[in-house]
Amino acid sequence: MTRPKRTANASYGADSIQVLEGLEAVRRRPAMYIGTTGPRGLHHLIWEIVDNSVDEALAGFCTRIDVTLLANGGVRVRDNGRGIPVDKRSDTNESALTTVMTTLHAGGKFDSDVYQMSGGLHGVGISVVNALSRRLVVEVVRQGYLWEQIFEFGEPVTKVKRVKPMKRTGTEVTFWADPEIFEESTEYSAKTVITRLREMAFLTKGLEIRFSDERGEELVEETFRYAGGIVDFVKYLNANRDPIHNQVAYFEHKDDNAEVEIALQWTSGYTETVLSFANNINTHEGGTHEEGFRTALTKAINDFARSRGVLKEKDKNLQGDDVREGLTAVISAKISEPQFEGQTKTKLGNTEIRSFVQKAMNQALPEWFGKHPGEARRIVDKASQAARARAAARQARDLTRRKSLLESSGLPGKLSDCSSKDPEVSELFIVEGDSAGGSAKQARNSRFQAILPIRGKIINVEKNRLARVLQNNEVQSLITAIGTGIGEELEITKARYNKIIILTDADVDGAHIRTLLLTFFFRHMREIIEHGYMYIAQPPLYSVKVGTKTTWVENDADLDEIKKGLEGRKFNVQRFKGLGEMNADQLWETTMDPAVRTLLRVELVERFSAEETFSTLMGTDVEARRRFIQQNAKDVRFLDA
Ligand code: 0RA
Repeated sequence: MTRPKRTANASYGADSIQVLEGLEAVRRRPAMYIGTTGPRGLHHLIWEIVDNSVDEALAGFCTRIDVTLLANGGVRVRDNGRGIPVDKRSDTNESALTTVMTTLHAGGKFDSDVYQMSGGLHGVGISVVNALSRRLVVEVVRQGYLWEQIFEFGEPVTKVKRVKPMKRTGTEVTFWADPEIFEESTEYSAKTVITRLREMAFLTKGLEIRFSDERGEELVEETFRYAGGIVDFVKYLNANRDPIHNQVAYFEHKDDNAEVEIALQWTSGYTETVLSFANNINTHEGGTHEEGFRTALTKAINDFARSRGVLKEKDKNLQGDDVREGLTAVISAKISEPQFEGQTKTKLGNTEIRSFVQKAMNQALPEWFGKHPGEARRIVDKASQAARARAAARQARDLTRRKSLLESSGLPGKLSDCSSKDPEVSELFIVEGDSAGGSAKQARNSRFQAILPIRGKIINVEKNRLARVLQNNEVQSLITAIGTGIGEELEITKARYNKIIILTDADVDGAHIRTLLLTFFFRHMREIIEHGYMYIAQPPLYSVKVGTKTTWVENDADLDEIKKGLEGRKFNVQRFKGLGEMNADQLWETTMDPAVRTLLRVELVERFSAEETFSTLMGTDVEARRRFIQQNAKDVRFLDA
């Protein structure tokens, strides 16, 4: 396929030519515009288009968005908004549609010169999708007609064509991502798309978003529409938890420059789930809106606790961690000029938003407590229990520290450490059971591979307070071996290994232990996962015995291959039962040797979907867990290879 180059045309001014070079820049350095050209960047293309349709809904002109994953690999996003304007603009002599599709809106640098958008952020990002698509078809229904224009690699290959008369209004964008840009894969994950669309629907009260996946044998369809907005979001997050009050608290506040909505509900659990958004973008790293929220929350609960005598004069104030124990909250801020900071640009930086949210909460939360005194009392009682438990946890943690100091190296006795002190090359295998631990110890390359055997089941962190968790021997060994500390005090630079590899049997018990371990890391050492240090080893699934020779087979496809090759000969296939069945050499060859092994790296998908997964798997709702495990028996959802 040849790629047409758009040459500078006499009717464009110098500024415009700069803009035209802009789209080439997107193709040259796609990561600058969409973060990565891996799966995350690929999905970003969909979000860019959907965001534009959602903007149209926020402006009050669109009530429904349809997103379809097409059998031919394309994606279609249709909305019933006003439609992108199609008129020719006198200054550029070009249809506004063409301009929107081909003009890069790089943070407002170029847009004011060439094309002034009528409203807010409209159309931003569409051109980036266009630049990174091998083909894109845009259809607009507006002014009584259907209009169409087609692009390849961001360049128009047709004019804006008036196709036929048509009533109503709307925009439909269909695009096929360019495989030369997205080398790794151009295949979308239905789960990722569904999760994000559901999130968008929660954040845009009343908007109907329909999803269809036409790629498989069976059509998959889902419709998202939440009349309750983020109140429904909190209910959804708490579906498998046990709320301690029925009504979700909800506040909103608005001025000329900003708007915030907050929904919250406490559960009987110990984990805190506070999700924040700024202009519908998940602010994973928090920021000023979250800070204002937390400050006001702590103050309101302490004030209430004092006024009702739960806290006496001599008592110390409840701390933030105490009042947020078991809390599920969603904060959604809309800001005219958001500043995104932080490593992943997901931290809200606008300082004025801190006091904006704080003031709104200072007003609304005491009011809500006043109207719901029974609920407020339960919330405050829970927070003061948490404060007492925190004191106990500190004691336990001090104990852990002292204990590790007693051992000469400061490392747990069960750890067979590697000789290298360079974290970049060092690996820690967390191995299920002492006997497998013994094999792994024999098998390993002791220069860079450390072994930590874990006996029995590690404590379930969803069901136990931190104090109990820290008293657990297995947990203590893990923490001291890894070296970073835990929770808010975790220092990732102190990690003694940059690969932490879970090695469990390929059976149900193994899967359970793996989930318990992952839950522990997710709750208390999340940065280990976020830094990409967390891996899962893949021991083989089968052994095939021909005569005296045993071959280990990783998956069903390979097994079929091998069976075909053995036609006519006698052989014996066994499903691999446990690590203990292999001797040290076999364990090295199949699972530990970096040259041949397969490791799965653990990655967090959208955080609230991970929240859902962990609290379902490890929480108190047994029925929900059973359902979940049945539905996902072979699908380790929060893992990405
Ligand atoms: C520019 C101006 C207007 C709407 C849009 C763009 C627009 C863009 C997209 C992208 C997907 N769906 C969209 N819907 C609308 C305002 C149009 C007016 O003032 O009538």
